Amino acid sequence: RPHTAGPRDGVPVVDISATGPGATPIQQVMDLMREHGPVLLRRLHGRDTLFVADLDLVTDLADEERFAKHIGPALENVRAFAADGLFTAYNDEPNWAKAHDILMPAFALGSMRAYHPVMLRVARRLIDSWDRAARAGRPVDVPDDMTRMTLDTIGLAGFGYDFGSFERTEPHPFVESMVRCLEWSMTRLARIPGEDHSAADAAFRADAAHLARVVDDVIAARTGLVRQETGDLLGLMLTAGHPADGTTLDAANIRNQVITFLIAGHETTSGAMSFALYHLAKHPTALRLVQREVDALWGDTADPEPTYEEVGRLTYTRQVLNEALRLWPTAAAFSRHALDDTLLGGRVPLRAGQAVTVLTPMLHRQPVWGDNPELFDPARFTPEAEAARPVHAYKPFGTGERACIGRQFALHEATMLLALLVHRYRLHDHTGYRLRVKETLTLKPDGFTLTLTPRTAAD
Ligand code: MNH
Repeated sequence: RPHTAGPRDGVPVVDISATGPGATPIQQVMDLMREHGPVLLRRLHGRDTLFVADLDLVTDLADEERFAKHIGPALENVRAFAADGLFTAYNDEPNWAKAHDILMPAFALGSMRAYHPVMLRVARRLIDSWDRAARAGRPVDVPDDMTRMTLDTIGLAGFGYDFGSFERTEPHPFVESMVRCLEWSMTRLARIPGEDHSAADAAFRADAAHLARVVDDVIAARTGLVRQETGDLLGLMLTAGHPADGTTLDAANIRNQVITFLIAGHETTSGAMSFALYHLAKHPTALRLVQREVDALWGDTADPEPTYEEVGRLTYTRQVLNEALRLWPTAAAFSRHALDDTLLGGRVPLRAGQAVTVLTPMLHRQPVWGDNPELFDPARFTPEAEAARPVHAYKPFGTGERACIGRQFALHEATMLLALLVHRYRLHDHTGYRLRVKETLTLKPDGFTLTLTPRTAAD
């Protein structure tokens, strides 16, 4: 049991050294906050982390004049394989602004139109695979299949590279290496000083080397004989000049960007769709409303061809995703540091450079969300409800200029897929699944399977 070491500056100090953070460090801090409140200092072997979830403190942290993204210990570990890629670059590392400016056009709303056909093509691969499972009465592993779908989508849409994940019975080796690298980044935080971890570190280096080899493959497939200058992410990375000075990204940075986008571009979206399907399987009323929305668009067309514009009209389906990301934001924490000495929220003293970690799942359960924040309720995301809520109450994509660049990409992909699945299948919670959230730096519902039957006109 963690012990409380008496408050510092009015903030409870909780020492978890006796147990360590365990396999689910995010959920451990969630529990600590349920006990001690939404601001606490977690102490582990003398290392302190200040966690916050209070709306007024998060609102203050969103002030870009006084705070900036912090690369904390977890992201320092990710830097061991993603280095100065966009996600893990330091704010003042010149390659951050350079890559940001060069790659931004690939994420403008208009670019989503270009990705749409590829997203649909990969959605069809998932549907073919689920059709076969439905005919055989075989359950589908939801997070594994969502990962197949999102990896193939970012591979094809961003890089013109086909991971062919649905032709494999096991996850693509890239995914297996990536998951182990993310796990290493997370479990390394729990190490007790003086322990020997050379075996784990050697295994990590082998996995990181494997990621680098896949990336070299992805780049070689493009640069091999004729360099095709397509307008996708890889095309921008390889050929686009910076809008101001015309310089291009260097070879080392391109590798880091490809690793970064292959990981950031699929892992969290996969979890988000998995949680959304979990909630739909448990909430027949919400499921009915999604069915009503997709039936209004596509009726009993056997194989609808959603257009780009139709995805924009799937407003309730989008609300379901937003609500899934409220309860389980799949990138569950982000860190900020103070640019100068300051009082956070007028009450917590911070020195210049001092870090604060926002625990998003608890921000999303604060009183601003009403008196039953654990309840899954997509009506929280009607335009009226959103307009009535403070903007910083909802942060699944982080904040400020270092917020998620792929948000529109993720939401377009996920909304279209969810809609197609609900239109086509009845979802059967054949195991009476009880939610277990697995943490590998990101969150996923562990061991979540469904069985499927085709929907008929009657249901
Ligand atoms: Mn994404 C940054 C969450 C999908 C690429 N992403 C972030 C951050 C969060 C986040 C939170 C900010 C982290 C921090 O402050 O330290 N991202 C998500 C979630 C989804 C997601 C919850 C899906 C749902 N992200 C995507 C997709 C892509 C992507 C899809 C790419 C195609 N995200 C990024 C990149 C960054 C980022 C790149 C770093 C941006 C920067 O710092 O400039």
